[in-house]
Amino acid sequence: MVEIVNRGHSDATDVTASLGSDDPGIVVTVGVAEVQRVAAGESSQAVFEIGIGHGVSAPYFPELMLDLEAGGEMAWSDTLVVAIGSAGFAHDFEQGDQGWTHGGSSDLWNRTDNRSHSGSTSWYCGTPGSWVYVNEMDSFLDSPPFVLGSDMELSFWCWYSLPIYHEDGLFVELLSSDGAAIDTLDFIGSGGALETLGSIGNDWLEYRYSLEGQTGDTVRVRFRFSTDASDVDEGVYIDDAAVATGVAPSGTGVEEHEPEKPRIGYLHQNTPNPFGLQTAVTFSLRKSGDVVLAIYNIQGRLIRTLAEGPHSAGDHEVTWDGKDDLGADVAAGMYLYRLAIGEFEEARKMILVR
Ligand SMILES: [Ca+2]
Ligand SMILES: [Ca+2]
Repeated sequence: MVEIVNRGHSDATDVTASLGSDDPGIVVTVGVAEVQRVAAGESSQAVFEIGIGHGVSAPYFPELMLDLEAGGEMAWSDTLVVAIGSAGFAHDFEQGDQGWTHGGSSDLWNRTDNRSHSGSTSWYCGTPGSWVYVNEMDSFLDSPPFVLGSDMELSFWCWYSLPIYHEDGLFVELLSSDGAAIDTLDFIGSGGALETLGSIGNDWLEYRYSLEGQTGDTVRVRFRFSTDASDVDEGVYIDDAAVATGVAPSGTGVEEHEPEKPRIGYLHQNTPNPFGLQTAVTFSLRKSGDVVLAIYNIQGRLIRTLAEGPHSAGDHEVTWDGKDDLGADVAAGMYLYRLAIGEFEEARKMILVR
């Protein structure tokens, strides 16, 4: 289907759209669409059908020529590129590797039935039996290649148990087909920024990211587990990974999610972190509003309210001196700080050392 938009100042009548291709892998079965009238500023849809020849292996990006005539005169001509091939996947890791590959230094990625989100199996980066990983790993688990469409979303479930300190964790990356990094989507791990309040490890959590890039590019998702020189733990498990066009796949255990609340604020990672005497927390507001910025311990108990009440649009910085609302020093450890603006809320974690 091609959407025809009339950007001119007068109505177009007797519009004929013709689609053709010189590509030997393409057969245009319905190549002409007629639209009686497209009013100025309006759009209409032309529907074509193309067939893919045998022997065409995906992914494949044939060129098609589109000609538009209005009132018997040639109005516009262009080429279209059609992306043919796997435009995503939904894998529960129950049956075989499903095209996923792994490697890198100290590669311990394996499919395991030790923990799972769906069924009985997930991917795990660690040693089966002892259920720990090792120091100084940098090993990856790559998805099968897929063709990037518009509005695509990556989702997966992750279980992890990692030391609070240092730099162990999982990078979520998008790679081009030749292995070059396109984007780092997240770091899930020690000292990192976790946006879910109340669940720090030891639970299956769902992660979702929109995939940016050139539509039609062939890409892969890479889970890269990287560890530093000391302190190990059980590590990370991945299950129910899917790439789809804004729709949750069915039958993989991935639940429908609520539409995202509009992002009217942003909570930045505190600096410094970890911190000893005091740390600064910055948040940004798109428009003025009533905010509550508060510190909680990892059991979810309110420790200190840092900001409350109306704030103007823009950036705001507050500092926390490691004391509770009664002015007493709190114990060293991990704390959560949460920004709430009406329905919107965002949380991150911080680490206090004494
Ligand atoms: Ca599974
Ligand atoms: Ca470590």
